Amino acid sequence: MARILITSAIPYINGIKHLGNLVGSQLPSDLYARYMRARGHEVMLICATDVHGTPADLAAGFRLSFDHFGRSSSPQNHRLTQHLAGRLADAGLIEEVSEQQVYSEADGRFLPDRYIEGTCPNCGYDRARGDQCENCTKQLDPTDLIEPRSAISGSTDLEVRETKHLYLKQSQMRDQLNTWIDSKSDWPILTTSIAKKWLHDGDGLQDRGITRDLEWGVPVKRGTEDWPGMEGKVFYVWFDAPIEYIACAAEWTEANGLSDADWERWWRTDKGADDVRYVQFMGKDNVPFHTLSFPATIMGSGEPWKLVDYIKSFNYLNY
Ligand code: B3M
Ligand code: ZN
Repeated sequence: MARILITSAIPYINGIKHLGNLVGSQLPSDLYARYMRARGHEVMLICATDVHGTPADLAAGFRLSFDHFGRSSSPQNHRLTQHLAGRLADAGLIEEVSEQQVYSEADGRFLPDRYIEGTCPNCGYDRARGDQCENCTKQLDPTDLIEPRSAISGSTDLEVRETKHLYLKQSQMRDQLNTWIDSKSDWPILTTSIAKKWLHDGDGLQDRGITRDLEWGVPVKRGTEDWPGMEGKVFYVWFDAPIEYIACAAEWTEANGLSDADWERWWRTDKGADDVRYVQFMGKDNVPFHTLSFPATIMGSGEPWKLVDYIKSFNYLNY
């Protein structure tokens, strides 16, 4: 009897409940789980909601056979996310970077590039966004826009301010990730081709900002300690969301009166997970985060977390 750990990508709470989620990750993970259970194997199928929005159980209603359905806002995920960030910092894999970002006085917040609108300097389109003009497709910086305004409030009271963010130095882990991906000769071409494109294209694997100037999310801490200069910031949703795969198993034990050993035997190779086969299901747009950034997070921690054995990805459902 084998032990099979299965996750499907965790859907955004504020996304529209759509067949793509069902067809592209949750239904196949469910079929695979049912099949493996029927074959007599011990199966753990987990999913959660990527919850930084109004809570509601997105995946409820389709009668899928999740052993547990968690949420990325759980205390377990907060703690584990902060813990892993601390481990990455200790390993020298996190850099503090000062950036210039547009601040809106009226909105009381920094605005991501796509929340700034104005007139395109290239074609004159008056609703170009700070990252790109939809009319002429030119890539833009917010400061290129003529008469920029907040896309949230319309306010033109904007200023460029300095803000500090944490970057995960993924580029330092490029060889390790490359070797790991190369060792996966049985992965579907859709998965490996996307992973390799991101590993090798252009400048290769870019270091990524893993924090945001937001209130809603996992507060930035270095383990259990405050992180000087990071007050009032949260981790980027794509940093904490995959960590919820692990935290979700911890939520499952708590909900069922079990002990830590019961989830650790699925996730910690030093606590029995070395004989687990771990399979992930997801739509193709999620592949870079599961083949590169999440593995970089858990490998970089230096701790014995279970890495995925097989990633089944899907093209978009069009109808
Ligand atoms: N919530 C994006 C999506 O729903 C994101 C997946 C997270 S998987 C850890 O496609
Ligand atoms: Zn334009």
